[in-house]
Amino acid sequence: MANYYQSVRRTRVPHERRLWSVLWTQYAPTAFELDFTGKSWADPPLVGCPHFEPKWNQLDGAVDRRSHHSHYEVRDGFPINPLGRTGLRLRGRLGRWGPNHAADAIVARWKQSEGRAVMECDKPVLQFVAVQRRDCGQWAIPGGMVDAGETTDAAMRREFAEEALAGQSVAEATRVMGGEGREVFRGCVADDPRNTDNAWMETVVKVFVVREEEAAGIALRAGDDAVGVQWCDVSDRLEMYANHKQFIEMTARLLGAYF
Ligand code: RP5
Ligand code: MG
Ligand code: MG
Repeated sequence: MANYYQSVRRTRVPHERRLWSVLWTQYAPTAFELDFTGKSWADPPLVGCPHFEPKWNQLDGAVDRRSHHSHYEVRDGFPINPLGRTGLRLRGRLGRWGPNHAADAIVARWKQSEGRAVMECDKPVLQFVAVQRRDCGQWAIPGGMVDAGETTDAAMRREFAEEALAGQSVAEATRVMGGEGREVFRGCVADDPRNTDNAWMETVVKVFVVREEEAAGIALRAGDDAVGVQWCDVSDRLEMYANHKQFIEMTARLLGAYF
């Protein structure tokens, strides 16, 4: 499972050549994309589809082609990853050209033992619900793609219901998560292994802190894209998918938790 995303060989991009502002005339990224024929959630190919005229950097009907990060460039008809070269051109495994929007929900509780807060280095320990991804086996924050026309908040609740509360409703996820949550991050997922020069992951991460009495009643069960689910202690020892450990660290700082 660990090699799932490594089956396509990318052109190596030395760190100092990552930014587009660094001239690299010989740059020849590998061209790769899956065949998305018949996938209603994916864009058509950019070449050979004269009727496909995406409105870059805009809300394009129900599809949000705006970036949380910045206004992105479009060169020769292809949107350009604002974070720089990736060694792969076209869409790779991502269905949308340009930003592919996701939403991640950190459902957290303060760790307790015999009714008292558990402390490390004078800071309270936070726990959060983590899922194990089916595709690569790595642990991650529950989350997924925002469907066309769906709001980020709705996607966050739907994905939490699907991945961490298998068989339960979005209404149950909404109940579990409580209020509106607090935003932790909004922008590109720089280390998502699917990113290419022309398609990249972006996300909005929110944290929902639930009270111990409610947390104890949450029936966690992995489903859909997840094969495992558990409460995890927040700490620097975590190993997680893409930039998710950084999102957890940001959450710890925001809430004053141990990391
Ligand atoms: C990551 O990919 C996002 O942070 C989000 O967790 C995830 C969305 O993709 P899937 O889980 O649907 O594969 O970049
Ligand atoms: Mg999912
Ligand atoms: Mg997911």
